Formats: sequence, C-alpha cells, structure tokens
Amino acid sequence: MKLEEYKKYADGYREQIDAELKKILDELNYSAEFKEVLEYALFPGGKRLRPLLMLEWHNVFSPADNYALRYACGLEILHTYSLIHDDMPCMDNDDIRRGKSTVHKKYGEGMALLAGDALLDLAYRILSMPTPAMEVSPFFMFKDMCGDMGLIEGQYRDLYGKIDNLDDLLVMCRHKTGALIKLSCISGFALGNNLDYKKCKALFETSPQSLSEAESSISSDGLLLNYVLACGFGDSLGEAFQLYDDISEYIEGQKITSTSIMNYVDLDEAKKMLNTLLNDAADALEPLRERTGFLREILNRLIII
Ligand code: GRG
Repeated sequence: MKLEEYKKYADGYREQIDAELKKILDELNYSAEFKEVLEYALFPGGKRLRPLLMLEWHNVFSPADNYALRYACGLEILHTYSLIHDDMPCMDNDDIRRGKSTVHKKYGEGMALLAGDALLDLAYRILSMPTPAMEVSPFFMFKDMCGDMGLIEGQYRDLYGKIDNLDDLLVMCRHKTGALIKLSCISGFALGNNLDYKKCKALFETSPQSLSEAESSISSDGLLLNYVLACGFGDSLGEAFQLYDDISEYIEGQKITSTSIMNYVDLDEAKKMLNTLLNDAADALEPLRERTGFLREILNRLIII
C-alpha cells in the first residue's frame, strides 16, 4: 500500500469515527458547558488508533457495520478518559495534549476529573451493548484488559509500582498501553466473525499456549488460529507502540521519564527490540496476508531506522 493510499484509507476511517463520536454526544442530555468540555477532549482527535484497529480487524473478516462503528468509538472514548486523567497534576502533570491545553489547564481540575469519569462511564455503556449475534457484549469477557486489571493496574505500576528492571518495565507497559491496543484487535476479531457468546467465551478462555484444548468447532473453522493471530498482533503492536513513544521522545531530546525504556537499554538495543516486536506483529499477519495490507502499513509507521 502506497503512503497516499494509506493516508486516504486512514482518513476515511477517522471521518466516520469523528461523525459517530459527535452523534453519540448529541444523543446525550449533558448540560451545554459540560458537553463543551467533552467535545474539547474528544476533538480534534489524535490518530484514533484504537477504533481504527478495531474496525480494520473487523473488516479482515466481514464489513464493519454501524454497531461496530459505535463499539469502536467506545474504545476511543475510553482512551480519551485515560488521557484526561493521566494529564492531571496528581498523575503526569502535563499542560499540552494533542497540541492544545490539557483539559484541566483549560477548565480546571474538578472539571477534568468529572469529564474523565463521564467518558469512562459512557465508554462502558457503549462497550456493554449486546451485539447483533450475542445477548451480551464480548466486552464482558475482555473488560479486564482496559479496566482495573489492565490500564489502571498499569498506571498504578507506572506511578507507584516497584520497577527494578526491564522485565518489570515491560509488564507495566503491557498493562498501561498494550492492553487497550490488544483489546481493540480482538474485539474487532470477535465482531468481525459474528461470534456467539459460547464461541467467544471458549476462545477467550483458551490461552494461545493450550491450543489443543480448544473446542473442536473452533479449531475446525480456523477461528482459533485467527484468534491467536489477532492476540499475537495486538500483544506485539501494544508493546511496540510504547517503545516507539519512548524512543521518539529520546531522539527528539525530550525529558526522559523514569519509566522510559531508555533508562534500561541504549538506543541501538531499544531499536532492535522495537524491530523485533514489529516483525513479530507482521508475522502474525502472514496467514491473512491478502486482507491485512492496512494493518501492515500501521506497523510500517512505527519503524525507526
Ligand atoms: C489514567 C488509568 C489511567 C491510565 C492512563 C493513557 C495512559 C494510561 C497513559 C498515557 C501515557 C503515555 C503518553 C503513554 C504512551 C503511549 C500512549 C498511550 C500514548 C497516547 O496514545 P496515542 O499516541 O494518542 O494513541 P492519540 O492522541 O493519537 O490518541
């Protein structure tokens, strides 16, 4: 896929995501000023990576519909809550996010706290919608990845945890950054395959290490293999994404945080680790080669030579 084609494709997704996010806010009865704060946090967006991954993994198996679009927006809303809270003085204390003042800088800390809370609630409400194929949402199975045992555990480890070595650091990254990225991939897989509750549960509870224990119905139609591929891609991309962020900050001469990979390895080693992860993610796409050109291009955007 050429760069121009990639940009056009990604922009097409972003337009759909933005329009749906606007629709979601318009449907709710927030008071005008509070709605303005939520809009400020959500627009203009960043890369919209998580909904984009979710929709693309869906499209690998079947065309994403309006339900999938709304679900993808739930992931972006959840991500936005985490950014608002992460930027607050009691956490990372950042003044600028996406090129403009952070929510607490513009509207005050109380408002930022409430805006984050509201977006977290809203995200859970959207992600808990029953799917067309299931009486419940797959999110109930996946929620630990972006809730208390995923994102929040990762943020705890980052701010207060004991990080003594590279392994501790990578565990923190997998929770803080990787879990939501992986969730985006596997929920796209689950919806794109129109999985019913039983299949979804059987897959999710099957660790990639115990393939042989999976139910035969899942193994026989290739679902298990594809699920393992989506998990492998999500795991590797999630870790690569954080490493890319740390390496880029270092190369740009920005202040290195205490939990940056650059405190543990030198630049060459960090680049090597990043490239290994990107190759692992690309390998996971290999069996689905013809349908994953765009996912491959996302990986190409993270290569640092
Ligand atoms: C507050 C519970 C809680 C968790 C916060 C999001 C997060 C966890 C921390 C952000 C810290 C950070 C800068 C991590 C690096 C990777 C990352 C998540 C970057 C921001 O995501 P992007 O680059 O942002 O996808 P855009 O603006 O493109 O949406």
